[in-house]
Amino acid sequence: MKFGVCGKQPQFAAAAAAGLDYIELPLAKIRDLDEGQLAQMREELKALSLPAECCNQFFSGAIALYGDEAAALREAAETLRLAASFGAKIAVVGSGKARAVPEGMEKAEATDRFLRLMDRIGDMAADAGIEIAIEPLNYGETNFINTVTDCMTFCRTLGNKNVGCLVDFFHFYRNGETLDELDALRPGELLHAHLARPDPDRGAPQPEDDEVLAAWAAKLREIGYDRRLSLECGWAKQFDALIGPAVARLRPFREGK
Ligand code: LER
Ligand code: MN
Repeated sequence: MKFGVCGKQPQFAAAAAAGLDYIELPLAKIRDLDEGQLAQMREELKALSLPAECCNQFFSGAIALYGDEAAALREAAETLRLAASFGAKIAVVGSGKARAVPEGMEKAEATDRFLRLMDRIGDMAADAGIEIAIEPLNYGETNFINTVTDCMTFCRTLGNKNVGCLVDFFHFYRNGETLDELDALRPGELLHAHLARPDPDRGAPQPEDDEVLAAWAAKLREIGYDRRLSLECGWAKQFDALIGPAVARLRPFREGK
């Protein structure tokens, strides 16, 4: 398994020093940078040998996914170009606000529209050599695709081989999902994973979390997941000090291989 962290400048150097394999960049936050700033970011990542293999925050806050599909597809094409320019292999579609079922719309209609959109985006991403991981988000962040089971159902209905599921263990914990729900994942359906400690503070894992992390790691091993795991935590402005110890706590995910 490869290990990374969701982060941006000025976190790159500390992430590389902590021995991480990659960085997961927030597309919505970097999309407004100018070409010079983006080039400088690519240079820094290259110098640190820290590839931006993954990206998240796919849609901007401004986009109306169920209002103007053509605009959403134009934005997605630009976003995929940006992700590809960093060499991304995975783009995460969380964007809980953008994809939420709008008030006054039936869930079935939003599902239909999101299926159509994700089918097109999945194909566009395949052309760019990027896989799309749809992220279940806890009930406080969206009203649509909240659990891994929801995500599996959505992806199976979609049937686009370039689109799959993500498990973010913070949302998983927040929703009260249980590890046996991951047993239903078929080989290849789980494309990516995020992790924070199982606590409302969504902080970096602490010694008291070791037992829970060991159980998560054992389940991922059992279902044959061996792709990537990104730390996605609140760092309380202490990223440089906390990232090394956080990476050390991922030991159970490295063991048993
Ligand atoms: C994104 O990966 C995520 O987990 C969300 O909670 C961010 O809003
Ligand atoms: Mn996440």
